[in-house]
This record gives sequence, structure tokens and C-alpha cells, in this order.
Amino acid sequence: MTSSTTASRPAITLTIAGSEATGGAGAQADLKTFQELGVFGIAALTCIVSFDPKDNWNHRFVPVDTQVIADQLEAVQTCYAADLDTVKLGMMGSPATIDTVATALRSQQWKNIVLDPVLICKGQEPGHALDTDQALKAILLPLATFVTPNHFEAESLSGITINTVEDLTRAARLIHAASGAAVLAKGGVRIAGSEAVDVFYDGTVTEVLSAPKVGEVAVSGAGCSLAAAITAELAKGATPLEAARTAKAFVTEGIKNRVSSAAPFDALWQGGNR
Ligand code: PXL
Repeated sequence: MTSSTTASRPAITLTIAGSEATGGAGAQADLKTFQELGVFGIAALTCIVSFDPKDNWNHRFVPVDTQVIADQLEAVQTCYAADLDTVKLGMMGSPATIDTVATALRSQQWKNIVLDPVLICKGQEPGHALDTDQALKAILLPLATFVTPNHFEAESLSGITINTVEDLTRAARLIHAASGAAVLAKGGVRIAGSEAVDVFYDGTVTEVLSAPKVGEVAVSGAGCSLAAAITAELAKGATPLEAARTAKAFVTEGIKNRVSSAAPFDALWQGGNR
């Protein structure tokens, strides 16, 4: 059935990401963020991650069959062919998944492809993860319009060691030069000092986004929620810099209001902004 377009029709916003069952990270975090920020969230799953409480909360990782990933994307892209122009890419987990996702992305035009370059998943074979990292850099990074590396990912993508805000800025510029994308390089809790600092660079503007650190331990879902918030804001028409600022504020509130559990890490609460 076809419904008529109304002034209040929300922006259709897709995440292609993994499931993280406890709800802190992954597609669950993305969809909660999309809902909070007033866009119509849809999700295609790439893999299923189950933390293992019997093994130091390491990740148990199961990829979704590539044909099933392609089927989900066919359904989504056919349903929303008229107005789907914004997508977030989260955890891919394997080179085969990256190939499948890239093929689907290339089948249409996009305004915004936000890449959260999730490079490491505990529990994967190192060799396997290396292949995935290389495929991500070679295949998805060139398609991205916005990329949100964390400290580790920014070091890996830029090839430099990051200890200071100046290093983070240099890394953001190098990653922009390699990709052409707007970059928000996240220092998070990993750069010394009382502030959680991220650096935005889009080829023209450099802006250091800063908020007082809330504790010294990273919170589950912060990276996913930040990239998802950027994606939602871009889908609503914000500029990359505006989207980065709004997303930083959203994540800061979510961290302040984080949810604790029996796991050794807390989860960001996307409703912290309310
Ligand atoms: O935060 C990175 C991340 C992304 N996607 C999934 C995850 C995680 C970390 O746990 O499980 C599915």
C-alpha cells in the first residue's frame, strides 16, 4: 500500500550493523539513537555478537550469511527507493560482508554514508580481523562521506601514534586526505586530561569538540551512538559540523545517565537527553 507524503514524514535512516544483544552497542544503540532524534530507523544486520560472561565478557561473533545481508538490503532499498539517502555503517566483521555491503551501496546514490570504522572485535582470529581491517580501508573508506574513528582506529587509519590533541588533529587531517570524508576523530577517555576531546575536520574547518570527562572508563555504545546521532542529524539536513556538535552533546548526556549491569562496563542511555 502506498501512503501519502505528509509534512511530518520522518527522514528514513538506515544502519547496517551488528546486533549486540545486551543493548549497549551495535544496531540496538543505533535504532534507539535514531528514535530519540526523530528519524525513522531501519536496520540490516551484518552479524550477531554475544558477550561471554564465562570468558571475561569477550565477544562471541557469528556473521550473518552474505545472501541474507544482501536480501535485507534488497528489501530496504526497494521499500525506500524514493527517499533513502542516508546510511550508517557499523560493525562488518568480515571481508565477505564488506563486499556484500559495498555492492548494495554502489547500486544507488547516497547523500550521506557515515562509516564507524569498527576495526577490532575481541574473539576474532587476528588474521581474520586484519583482512577485515584491510577490506574496510580499501573498499568502504573511499565510499564514506563521514567517518568516526576512535583513538585506536584513528591511529590505524592515519598510521601515526596519538597522545595529544595535536596528534588527533593531524590524524583527522590525514584520514580526510585519504578518504575525502568529513572526519570526527575521537579521543574519548584515551587522551590525558579532564576533557573528552574529539577533533572534527572536513577539509576546511578544524574544530575541537570538548566536554568534561565522565569517569575514566569507556562506556559501551558511545561510539555507535555518536555515529548514529551524526547520521540522524545529517538525514534531517544538518551540516557535518552541526551534526558532530549535536551528536557530541547527545552522547555526553547519554554517558552521564549510563546504565550499569553485571557486566564490567556501563551502557550509554540514549534517553539521557530527555
Ligand atoms: O562498539 C563497537 C561495536 C559495534 N557493533 C557491535 C558490537 C560492538 C562492541 O561490542 O558488539 C555489534
